[in-house]
Amino acid sequence: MSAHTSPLTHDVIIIGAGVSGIGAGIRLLAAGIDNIAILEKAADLGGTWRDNTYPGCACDVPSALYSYSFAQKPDWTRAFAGQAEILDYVRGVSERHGIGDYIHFNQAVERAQWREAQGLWEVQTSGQIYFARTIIVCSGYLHEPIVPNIPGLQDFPGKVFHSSRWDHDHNLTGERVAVIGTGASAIQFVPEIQPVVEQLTLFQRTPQWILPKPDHPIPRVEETFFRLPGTLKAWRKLLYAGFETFGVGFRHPAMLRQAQKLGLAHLRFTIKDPELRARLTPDYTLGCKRVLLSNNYYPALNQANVEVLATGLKEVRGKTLVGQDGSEREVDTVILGTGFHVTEPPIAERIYNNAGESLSQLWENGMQAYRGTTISGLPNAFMVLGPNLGIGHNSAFIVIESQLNYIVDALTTLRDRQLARFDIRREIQDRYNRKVQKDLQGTVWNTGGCSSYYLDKHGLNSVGFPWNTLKMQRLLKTFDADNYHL
Ligand code: N01
Repeated sequence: MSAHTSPLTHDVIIIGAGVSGIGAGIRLLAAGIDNIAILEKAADLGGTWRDNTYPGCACDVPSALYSYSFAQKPDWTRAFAGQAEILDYVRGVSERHGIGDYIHFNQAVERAQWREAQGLWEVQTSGQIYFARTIIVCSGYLHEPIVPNIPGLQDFPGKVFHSSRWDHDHNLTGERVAVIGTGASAIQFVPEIQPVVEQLTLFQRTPQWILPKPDHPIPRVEETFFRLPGTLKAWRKLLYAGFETFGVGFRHPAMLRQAQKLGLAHLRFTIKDPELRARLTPDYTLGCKRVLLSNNYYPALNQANVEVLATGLKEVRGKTLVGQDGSEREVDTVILGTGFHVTEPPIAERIYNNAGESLSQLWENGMQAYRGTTISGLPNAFMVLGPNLGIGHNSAFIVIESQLNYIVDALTTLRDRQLARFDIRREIQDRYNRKVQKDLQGTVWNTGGCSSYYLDKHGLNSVGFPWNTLKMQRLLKTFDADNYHL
């Protein structure tokens, strides 16, 4: 306690200044809730788009859809924007709304605990204690990197880094490099590093479904068109409808066969070596893992300095990497494209109820929330991008903005009714989750025959949203006060 300066008290504390946290700040200010603080662990905003700077990092959702509905941008340079342009966009929106004034940088939350007696959250960072009537957890769900616990990896004598912590000071030119994992991140950086490294070895545990990416620079004429009143909004709706239609397939996997045919044709067209093609051919239903888009990943694998080992990594002996199948390769650098802690998010270890139980403990049988947003036993708390709000291939902005509608409606309702406390009723949360799990049964995530970050260690799908995004918007449109203890 003594190390902390005197407490600061706010109406709302937002944890994280990424896309969700900045959006939350903007929406709260617009609703007249301005005694807020956004606690950001880093020295800069932007969340995932600040952290992921690996070569080739870009969005696999079209820019017009991957943006706030209230801050459309007519002059994206590409149909699918790159990391730097997205980060610039997020910064620009934050600046235009004066959000910077509310962000407290270098404030990593160490512990947030509900104090029933005071009716407040006590939020501790390394140097400060804050109190707030409400917290909004906006820490992102693809955030904390997984560093696999592989024997010998810690003693590897060369460089090891995770894709989301790219070491730009390390020069890969002329090196022998191993990439562990072949997910959305790896397929973006592999084509970028392939031309400069001497040898590139991919440890591929599971092949991915990869469709062509309809990406292209946006010509000036198109930009002019997007500046016409209403055009950008119509285009966004069209893209939304397209993705929504594709999303029907996640709930009715038989419909994904056509997309699988496209994936196989893409593979046949670009990979001529039948052995390599066999190694790259998925044996599960498309959509079971996130569908990937790329035009340059397969061509990179055709190059003479690239080798794909169809195996995970078993152990590391000195500079030698040993695959599960016994194959051995000596390398200079290891890049981990091994993804993120999704179903056991580390933030859950730092959030406590009044009795001192952590959210991780409350979630020991799997993550659960009501409408992905509130959690029984944690009064006056919201979580953005919470459990079972994963919609497959669509824009996270749609989810975030749906939740912000609910959160702002909740806070303004409570303000208008002069209520200080809300807690979702346990039975309502349980009933909601029984329905979620029932309706997830037939989805591609549950039946597609793969392992993925949708499923937790108990086999529970605590990530996927079983319905369409129109239903999500409906569920989160207004705060249903009757379902809460107030
Ligand atoms: O991570 P992943 P990612 N030994 O979890 C493998 C978003 N994103 O960072 O499939 C060997 O997809 C693992 O193998 P397997 C997007 O939502 C968005 O690539 O489990 N391999 C897999 O191949 C995405 O879904 C954009 O058998 C190991 C890989 O590592 C999410 O971020 C761009 C292993 C992990 O793949 C995560 O993508 C990039 C081990 N011990 C990312 N452990 C956009 O464009 C794991 N693997 C918006």
